Amino acid sequence: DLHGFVESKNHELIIGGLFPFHFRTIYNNDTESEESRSLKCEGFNFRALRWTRAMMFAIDEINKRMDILPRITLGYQIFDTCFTISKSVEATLTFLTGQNETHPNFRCSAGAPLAAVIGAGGSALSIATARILGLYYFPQVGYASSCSVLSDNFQFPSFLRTIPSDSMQSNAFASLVSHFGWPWVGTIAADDDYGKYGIKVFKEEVERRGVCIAYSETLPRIYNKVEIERIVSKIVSSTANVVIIFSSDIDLSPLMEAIAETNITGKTFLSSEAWTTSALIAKPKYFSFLGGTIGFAIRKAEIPGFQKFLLDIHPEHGTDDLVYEFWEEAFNCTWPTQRGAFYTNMSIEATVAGRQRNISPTLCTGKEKFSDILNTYTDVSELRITYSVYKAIYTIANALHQLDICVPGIGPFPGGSCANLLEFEPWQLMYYLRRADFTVFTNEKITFRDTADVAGYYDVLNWQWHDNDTISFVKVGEYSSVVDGSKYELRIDNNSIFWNTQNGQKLNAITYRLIGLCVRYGMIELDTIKLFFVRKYLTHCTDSFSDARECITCLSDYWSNTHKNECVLKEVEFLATDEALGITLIFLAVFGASLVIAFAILYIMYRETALVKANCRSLSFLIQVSLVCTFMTSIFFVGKPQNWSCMARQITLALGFSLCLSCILGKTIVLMLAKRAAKSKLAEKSSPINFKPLYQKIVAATGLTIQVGICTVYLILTPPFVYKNMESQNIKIILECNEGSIEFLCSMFGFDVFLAILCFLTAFVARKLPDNFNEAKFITFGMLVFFIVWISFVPAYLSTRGKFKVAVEIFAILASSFGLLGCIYVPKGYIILIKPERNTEEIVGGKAATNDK
Ligand code: TCR
Repeated sequence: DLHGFVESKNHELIIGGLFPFHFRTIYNNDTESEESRSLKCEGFNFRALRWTRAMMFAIDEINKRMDILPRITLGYQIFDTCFTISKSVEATLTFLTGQNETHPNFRCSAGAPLAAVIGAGGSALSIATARILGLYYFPQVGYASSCSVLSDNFQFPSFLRTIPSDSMQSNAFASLVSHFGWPWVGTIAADDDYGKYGIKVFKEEVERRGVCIAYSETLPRIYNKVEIERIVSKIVSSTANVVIIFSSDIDLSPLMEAIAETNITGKTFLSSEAWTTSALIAKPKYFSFLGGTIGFAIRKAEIPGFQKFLLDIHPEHGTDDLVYEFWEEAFNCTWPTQRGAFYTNMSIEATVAGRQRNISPTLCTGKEKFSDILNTYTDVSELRITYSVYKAIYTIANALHQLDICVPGIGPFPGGSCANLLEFEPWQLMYYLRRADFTVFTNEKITFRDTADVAGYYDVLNWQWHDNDTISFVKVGEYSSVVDGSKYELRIDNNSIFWNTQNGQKLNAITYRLIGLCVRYGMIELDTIKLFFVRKYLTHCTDSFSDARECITCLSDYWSNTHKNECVLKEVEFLATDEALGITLIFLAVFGASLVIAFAILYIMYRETALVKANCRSLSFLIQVSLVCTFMTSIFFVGKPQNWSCMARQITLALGFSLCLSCILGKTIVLMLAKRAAKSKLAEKSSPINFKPLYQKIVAATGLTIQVGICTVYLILTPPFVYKNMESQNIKIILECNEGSIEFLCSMFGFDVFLAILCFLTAFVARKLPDNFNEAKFITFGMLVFFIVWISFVPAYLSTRGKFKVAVEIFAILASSFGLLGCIYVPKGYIILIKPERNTEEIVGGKAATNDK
């Protein structure tokens, strides 16, 4: 009881056909308790009926023609595949056995010999049936099965087709994507051979061209709401605005239904041949997001007389079950006689399966008119697969004709023999089919080159609004072979394309920027610094982005995330002004500087007292200035390093210290000389040494000048600059200053150290000066503190990393400045403020030291 069985009468040779009259079989969940039997189908497919009618039409035409097969009439036997593999296989076995029982019993179906089979529709179905037919080397000509694997003569020895292989279409897609310069696309495949192989070839092709695949989804084979919704949200959330869908319209419609519920726009869909011109998908309600779709379609033709043939269908003329069902579906009515029982039965089963088939309460009158309805069946504007069916029939008829006109003695078979038209073996027809070489009325030449395939040609269609209520498929280009059928070229008329984007412009490739190494793997969007990756990962890669084939190193500013599947921007590290450590250090620096200023004010207030006047007032003032300077230098160390701050910090630090130390040196030299004088006074009581304040200033100025000289040369020759340190820590970029030249840096600070040593030595010599207030002693202390700080700085500096390195340096600066401040000025301040009675010339010993006049 194969449902959907169509047969012709009075014939001598039969051509078998497999067509999907229905979209699916009815799911039966208690098969165990029932005797196994053929599944019922549901969802009437008008398009497939048109294809079937094309087969009948072609056979009719051939039977009428006197130039092909004049001696016999062809017949047909057609089965419904319900778009499922099981039904197709079942039908194939019936072809082979000739019975409705599925036991192979060669080719005696329907009373007349079966010559060949055309079909089945989808590739998955053809693959299944071709495997069975291939066992017998039984000729099969596909009209819609385009999957690239079917080109394999070894696996499918008796399969030929009149539709180009999808490897051509996948290449066409890749050319299309390159043509528009889209670097970033998403793909969706139906869960069958058509979708999976189509996308596979597309991906391989496109990756060679440097295009990245944002996501790659597979439509569920059986309706699954959750899965569909997941795919929809993927499409919506992805930044890829170009979506390539390789699927038949039937598998695709649930997705389109779900997308229609969101309000996405701005995506451009690229459609594969199977849904480019499908009325199931090209519905006005989808136009808001599907408008502007660009797709490929196989060659189209206008078949003269076909429309009339299509309209010549009526339940009262035909005896086929299908015609009744067609009529009821098309006119939404119920045929009054005998059919009722059948459909009531079916609707019960449909209800069990959770799908209610609507049985219309109105009765069909038989007077319904096609002109009153819009139906896919009668629509002859896009005859593409239909034309392919037509060609398939002609291919078989031509082969039969060649077989028929064979002249015995010079035939192709052993001993020059020929085959008999009514008793040939399948391989004998196969011989002629493979060598097919004829032209159809459209002037299209049909030959199967070395493979099972015909030459490829596609129209590029663009979905546009037509009169504001229908969608029209406008041809905007074509993909076809240029010279010899091996090199293909895409020609597109860019101006006639309708883009469904906000500004009506092509999606722009410029919003994306490819980045260096990652070209094949990801890209960066200009405004969000975000990296996307296409490939999935292995985990053996450490710091690089990894991929099933190789590890890819992220660009230097990036490193891999924890899953190792994308490169993420590294964290940038520096001592920021808004973190606790930075704030504390700035606070300490400002505090130190204000202390120095306080002392300066104190000195100005008490400028006439002995203590202040003693040993060169202006030098003291300069020391205060230089200490403010060194304190403030530490501020240059905090915050994001810039080229200027890198220069400023080293220079001010070196200058500040050299000014401070050379002033101190100026003082200590006087103290030392005073000490010598005191000694020699004891010995000779003569020749007092008079070291003029001017000389002190000259010492200070010399020190400073030398340092300024070193600094200037340094800045001119190798100035410091900002440097992104990526070596020391993988996960972070450390923003630091590169000193430019270590030699210059060392000589700068070496000079400071040299001054400090001189200060220390001179002060040390003068430390026992018999004064009440012994400045030399304090300076000695100060220098000791200075040395200790900077000596311990070296190991501390070398053993820290990142921002703490800078912090250590600031600490050293602050500590040495506080040390100098503490040792030199705090004791003096103590005397000035708290013990003013000791602030007299005798006690301070101002006589011995030179007064500042
Ligand atoms: N090849 C598809 C099936 C298919 C189809 C169609 C189905 C094609 N074109 C049009 C319905 C309507 C192209 C396959 O599976 O190979």
